[in-house]
Amino acid sequence: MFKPPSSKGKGRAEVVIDPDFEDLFPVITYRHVLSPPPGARNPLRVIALCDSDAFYAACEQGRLGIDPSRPLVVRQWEALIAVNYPARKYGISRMSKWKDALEKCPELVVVHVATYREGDTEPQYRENPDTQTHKISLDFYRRESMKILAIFKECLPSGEIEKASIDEAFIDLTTPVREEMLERYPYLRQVPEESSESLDTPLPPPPTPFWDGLGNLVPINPPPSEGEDTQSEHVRTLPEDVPITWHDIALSIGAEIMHGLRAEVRKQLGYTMSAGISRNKFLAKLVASYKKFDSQSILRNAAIPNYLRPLPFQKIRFLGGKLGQALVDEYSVSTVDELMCLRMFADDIQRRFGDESIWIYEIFRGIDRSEVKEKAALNKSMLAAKNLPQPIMKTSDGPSWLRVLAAELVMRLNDIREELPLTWPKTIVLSARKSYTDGKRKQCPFPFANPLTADFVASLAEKLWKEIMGADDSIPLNVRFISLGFTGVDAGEAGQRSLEGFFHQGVPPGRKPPSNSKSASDSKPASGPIASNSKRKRETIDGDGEHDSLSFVCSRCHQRVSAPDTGSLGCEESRVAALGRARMEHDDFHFAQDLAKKSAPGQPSLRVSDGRQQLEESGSSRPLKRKKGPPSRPKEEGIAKFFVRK
Ligand code: DCP
Ligand code: CA
Repeated sequence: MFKPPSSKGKGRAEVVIDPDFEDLFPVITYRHVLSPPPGARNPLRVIALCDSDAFYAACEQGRLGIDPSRPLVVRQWEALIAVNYPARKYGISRMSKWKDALEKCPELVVVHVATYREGDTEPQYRENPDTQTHKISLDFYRRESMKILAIFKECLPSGEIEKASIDEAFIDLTTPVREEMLERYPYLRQVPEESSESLDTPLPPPPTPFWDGLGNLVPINPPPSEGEDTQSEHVRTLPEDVPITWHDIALSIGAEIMHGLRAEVRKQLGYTMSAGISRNKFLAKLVASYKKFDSQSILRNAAIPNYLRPLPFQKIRFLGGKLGQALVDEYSVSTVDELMCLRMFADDIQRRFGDESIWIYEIFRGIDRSEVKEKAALNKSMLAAKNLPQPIMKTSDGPSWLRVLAAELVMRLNDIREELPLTWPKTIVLSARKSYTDGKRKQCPFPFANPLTADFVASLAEKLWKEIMGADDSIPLNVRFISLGFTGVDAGEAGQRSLEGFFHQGVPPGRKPPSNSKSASDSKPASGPIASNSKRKRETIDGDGEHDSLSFVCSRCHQRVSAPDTGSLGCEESRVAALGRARMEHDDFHFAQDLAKKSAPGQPSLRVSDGRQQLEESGSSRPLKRKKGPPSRPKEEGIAKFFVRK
């Protein structure tokens, strides 16, 4: 239960709500506001997740100059992939078929995504493209997405920004918020002279935060859900006058910044966005969908317990798969609260699912220390791929598809070269498969060519095609998936090297000799649930324009991960879903491993108390302890068995 902060001592213990949610109410000191740089454990941390509303539909609306109040959907073959909010009022969703949608709303604007067909050097908009001969292109949406990110970066030079998907970005607002706090409350710049505790002195009582017009503030005691008379039994009613904390002030400043940022995007590009603002990535993402469409939602620490407790835990992304189901099966419960109430849960879950499964406990307590990390501007690989509704049966039928894929790759590479003119790939790779398991792949160095044309790329692809398939047209091939890609795409030295190879012999004076230098995109992938989610989306979007492949190479462990055979090869949606699930589960596998590593001896670790596990707060300077016994290595018998490894 809440008590007002004490004026004596450290003024800490009294503010604790409930041992389970201790981490939400730390003492905030001058160190937290003054010591640079603020890390993931800083209690003034403010993270936002910004998500564009009905993104592809909004892009098309803008491109066509259509009034945003008109219902509009974006179509990919027979399916809808984006539905704007006016169309949603007619009961149209992404699950609808476009013809059914038109029946529900005859004035619906239906836009098919742009496609390539053989001979196109640029994707074209067509009313009714044929999947037998065309390939979709998402380049327009990628470009619009980059424009949004550029505005974020320009407006927020001191904020860390991580592209999370084609229309989502995490923003770490902690630094700009702290800067603004010091401007507004200059008395925070200096520890009071009379204080003997220097930087570890608790901050004075905070002012009243200003929330008006800043978005939807998630209530501390949520009202009953729609259609229910009474409050969920999982909510523990808390006093409404919970003490204000400096983190509330930080959140309100963060909300002001996000309000301005969203307004700037709307002004410059016309896109509306929804945002979630909270103490970490997991919660920012969760609360971003609290109330959608052109709005933002703020989750104060005090509101977290009652926000999380009634939540069906399978709604949490990394508990949506086999692990979530295993928890349901094991404990016959469905909400976060029910799991947390199981007295032996912490020990039991570790015994059954491995030590590392304790990360679930952290998440349930509102803890997620994964960082917002800017992604490298350049992906090291690029892929254009196509599921072939009509398999390629003979060798001579391959090149027409190769030309379509080559045109897309060239356009994307040229797009990048407009910004980074020295960008060049090292290798071109062709892959052709009959099924998930039966495939062939061939690659060769990608020489420099000026100008870079689709014909040039297609000629190399054809050479690889012949090497894979031979020249005998009488042998039936039955190729159902085909992809053409560049690897080792490098904006710097590798690109220069290719150019130098073309223009000069040898290394120019003052320049490093050709090396296997790491490109910017070699940076270690971010860990954590949301980060891994982000990576998955990025791979899907940038790696495989049509989600065409049924396996992918994980950029972390370099293993090829295949989707399980769904037995429905003919159905594109099943394939996409199967691959999506495989990616998600594989990412979750890494996430579980990361958490296991995080819990390694010497790292912030776990403390056993009352049969429950709690994360030690470094700020509390208590010694870190770990469960007795040898450190367990991540092993598939534990939590990892719920994730796809290979
Ligand atoms: N997308 C897609 N296929 C899917 C899901 C999404 O091609 N199965 C594309 C179209 C979406 C874009 O990605 O416009 C962003 O996906 P979101 O899930 O964020 O959905 P929207 O932005 O369309 O709607 P919302 O306003 O609910 O975020
Ligand atoms: Ca969106």
